[in-house]
Amino acid sequence: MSPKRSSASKREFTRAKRSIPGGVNSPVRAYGSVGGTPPFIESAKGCRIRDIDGREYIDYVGSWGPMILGHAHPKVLAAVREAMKRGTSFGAPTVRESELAEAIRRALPSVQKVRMVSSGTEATMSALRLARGVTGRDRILKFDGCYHGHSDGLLVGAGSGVATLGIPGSPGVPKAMTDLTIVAPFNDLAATRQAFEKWGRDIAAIIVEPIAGNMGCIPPVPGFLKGLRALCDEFGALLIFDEVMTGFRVAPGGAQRLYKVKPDLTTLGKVVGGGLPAAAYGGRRDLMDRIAPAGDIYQAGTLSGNPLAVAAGIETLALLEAEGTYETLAARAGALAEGLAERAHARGIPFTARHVGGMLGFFFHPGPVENFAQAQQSDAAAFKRFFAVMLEQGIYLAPSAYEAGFVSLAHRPGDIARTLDAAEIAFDRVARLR
Ligand code: KE4
Repeated sequence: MSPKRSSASKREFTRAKRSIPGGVNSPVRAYGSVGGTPPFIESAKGCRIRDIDGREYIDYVGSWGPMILGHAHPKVLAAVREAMKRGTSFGAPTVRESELAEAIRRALPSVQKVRMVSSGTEATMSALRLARGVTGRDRILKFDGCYHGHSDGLLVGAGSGVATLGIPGSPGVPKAMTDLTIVAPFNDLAATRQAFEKWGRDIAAIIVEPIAGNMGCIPPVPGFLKGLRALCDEFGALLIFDEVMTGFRVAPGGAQRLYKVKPDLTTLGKVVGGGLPAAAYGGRRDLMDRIAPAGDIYQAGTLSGNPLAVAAGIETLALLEAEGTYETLAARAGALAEGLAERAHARGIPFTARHVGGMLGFFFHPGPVENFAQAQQSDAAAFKRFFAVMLEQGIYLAPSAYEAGFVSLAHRPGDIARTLDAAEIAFDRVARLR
């Protein structure tokens, strides 16, 4: 059963498909895995989002993470409005870019220098070029189910076997690129060690989501991240934490602060731009000083450090410094995750929910879910039914079983309670499926 969609969104979706591939500017927005028509959004405020028929939803997508303060926060809007008065883009250095860089450095001590870019994809692509340039090595290692944007070497599927050479995850990705990408199961230190024993001195870097947020929400098992740090040190590879999603989401200093593991490079995005196009990569000074024009490794961008995005980012990070921010986010995400699990289990539905800071995920799976293979065993039909009934009741979840959910400081206990009431009905409908 796919979510019934308003005629206005249906009409606009048909129109959009005439000009835009799949009618959307990013694939997951098209509701491919849940069916039906995606609501076309008119506006959003706080924790609520409104579609073009005026239907309102409690939003747990939050633009895939950036809207941690809630939508249209007055102080962020004011900061952007103020910046706009002075122009929208200069392609030249500005004082505020240093302010944002300094704010990032204060929050993440491992980031001694940082370069702004415009998307998470750019951030991870650039961090990997830096790692390859510094080490003189060509191979990289990533984990199955982790997503780091759509640059060629990272759009790889796992081959068969434990730690394998990647296989192209999309037509157009040259095999020559994916041959340089080793894929290991997330949370599997033994398999990662095996890969290093086989390709060790050729591996420039490990890139990892320290908390996997692109296959639901899967935290690292105890010792996993520290083990990756040790492996990189043993074999002379760099450790890159892709904190595009977890940075400023799970703790002021991201997952690296939560788990006390220091990466060599970190990538950031989403929250750091406060909802405008901004991302970043940064890390050890000796590494970052190899980036042009300080060094010889090239990376550039017309809109990097854009004044409007920088204004939104500075204001967002400043507001997140308020006392109790991350306790509040964790309390909201925890109440939701635990409330969902309680209601599913009360109906005998296999269900596992995880939450870290202000992000959460759930699986229609008895658990544990510690890697992509286990995540893929989840009941897709149950998710689809749950999603549809929640959307009908005004709860806007990520339209994929393999995405994380996000709460904001604008979600109140009453919003969580309303969501759990809707979940009672949705789980009843799932139970009838079984
Ligand atoms: P962007 O290029 O989409 O800004 O960032 C890529 C990226 C890099 N690293 C991590 C950990 C990410 O989660 C992402 C992007 N996340 C997806 C959702 N899980 C963005 C949504 C979309 O693709 O439309």
